[in-house]
Amino acid sequence: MQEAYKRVVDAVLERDVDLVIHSGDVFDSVRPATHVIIGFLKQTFRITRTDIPYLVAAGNHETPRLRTTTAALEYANLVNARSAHGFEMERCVEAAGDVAVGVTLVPHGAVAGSGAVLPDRDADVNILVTHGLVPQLETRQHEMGEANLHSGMLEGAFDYVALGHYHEFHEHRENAYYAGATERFGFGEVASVPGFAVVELAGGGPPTVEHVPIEARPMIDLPKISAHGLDAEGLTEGIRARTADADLDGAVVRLRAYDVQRGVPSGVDRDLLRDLQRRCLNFSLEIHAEQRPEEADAAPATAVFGPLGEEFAAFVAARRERGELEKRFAEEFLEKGRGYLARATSGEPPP
Ligand SMILES: [Mn+2]
Repeated sequence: MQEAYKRVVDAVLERDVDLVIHSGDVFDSVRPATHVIIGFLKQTFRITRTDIPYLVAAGNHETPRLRTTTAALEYANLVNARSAHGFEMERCVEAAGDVAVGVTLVPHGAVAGSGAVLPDRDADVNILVTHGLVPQLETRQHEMGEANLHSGMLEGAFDYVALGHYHEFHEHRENAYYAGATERFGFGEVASVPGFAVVELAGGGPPTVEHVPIEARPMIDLPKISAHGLDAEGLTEGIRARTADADLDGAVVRLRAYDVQRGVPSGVDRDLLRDLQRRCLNFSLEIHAEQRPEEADAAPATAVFGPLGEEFAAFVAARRERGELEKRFAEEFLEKGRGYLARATSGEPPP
C-alpha cells in the first residue's frame, strides 16, 4: 500500500489539480499498523501542505462496527485533510480558484441511512463521494460487510460522483466512475491496471475522466502443476522447475498444484519453500486434491497448504501424540484452523 500510495501522490503533484478525493478503503482495517498510518499521513500531507483540499469518505474496511469506536481515518484530519468516517453524511464547500465546489461525503457507515442525496444549490460544482457497489455491477469481487448503493442515492444532479469499493476503473454513468484501486489485492485482479482517475469538469457538460495507471508490484501466476502420480519428491521437483528461471524477486506469486495425493504436501522440501518465501513478497503454494482447476474453483478452498499450514498441522499432531489434546477436539481444531488459514491466504474475510 505504502509504495503505491506514494506513487499516486507523486503523480498527483505533477498535475495541476484543484482537489483530491479518496473514495474509501484507505486502510484495510479500523486499526491499521502504526507505520501504515504514518506512511499515509506523510504522503497525504505532501498534498495538503500545498493547500490542495483533500477529502475522503471511509470505506467498509476502515469503518468501526460500533459507533463508539474511533476510526484511524480520523488522523487524516490532523494533516488538514477532511475525512468522513462515521455514520453521518458530511458536506463542505471548497474553493478551487473562484469556483465553489460542494462536496458531499457519504461514508460506508452512512450509506444505509441515506435516502436521496441532493447537491448544494449554493455551490458552482457538486461532487458526491461514496463507497459501495452500484446496482447491476457484475463483479466477482464480493466482500463481507460491503454496502449496495441504492439507485436513489445516485440520482441527484451531481456534476460528478466519485465511487469507491470496486477495484477496477469503471464507468457507471457518464458522471459516475470508480477510480479503481492503486494496488492489486488478489489473483482475481491479475489482469487489472492499478491507478487513479483525473476528472475535469468544465462548462457544465459531462466530465472528462482519464485513468492514470501507476506502477504496481508484479503479480505472477505460475503455470499450474498436474501432480498426478507424484510423490513429495516429484512435487518438489515440479515446484523447483516452475520457479527456477522465473523472475520472482519482490513479486506476489501463486503456484497451483492439482490432483495432489494425501500426505504429499507435508513432504515437500521446506528449504525450497522458505527460499521462495524470502524471494517473493508473497509466495502462495495452493494444493488441490481436485484433478482440474475448474473443479477446484467450484469447491470452496479447503486445501491451501503453505509452510504455515504444515506448521499448524505439525503443532496439532505433536500435542495429540503427547496426549495434550483429545482426539475429537484435535480434529476439529485442525479443521477450523486450516479453514482460517485458507481464507487468510485467499484474502477472504472470516464468516
Ligand atoms: Mn470497500
